Amino acid sequence: MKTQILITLMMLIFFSCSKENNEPSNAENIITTSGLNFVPNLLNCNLGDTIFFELGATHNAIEVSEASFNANSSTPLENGFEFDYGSSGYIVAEELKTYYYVCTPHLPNMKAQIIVN
Ligand SMILES: [Cu+2]
Repeated sequence: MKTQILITLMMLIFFSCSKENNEPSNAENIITTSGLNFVPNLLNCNLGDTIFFELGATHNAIEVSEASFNANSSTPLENGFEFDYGSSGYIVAEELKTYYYVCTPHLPNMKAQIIVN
């Protein structure tokens, strides 16, 4: 009897820890668009979090460098994320950094940040 309980417990622990790394895991990190804004325009999240994007039809989201962000440029960051107009998708925050991203046609106003803690 004790052994059965132990085995059940170990299976539970095993299955709860074997979550795929790149599967969406945190439903609270959602970025949408409203008017000419990303909502929220500043998102704080934790390392390893999944961040979902749900963009309106007239908006895209292009990751840019901090310098481009400050210069209101939509030049894509090398190996950065890019979500097309009206698309949905997600990224996994795999680096301790600040992600800067913009909506190409709505610069200089429509830009936002994700800070990974
Ligand atoms: Cu836009």
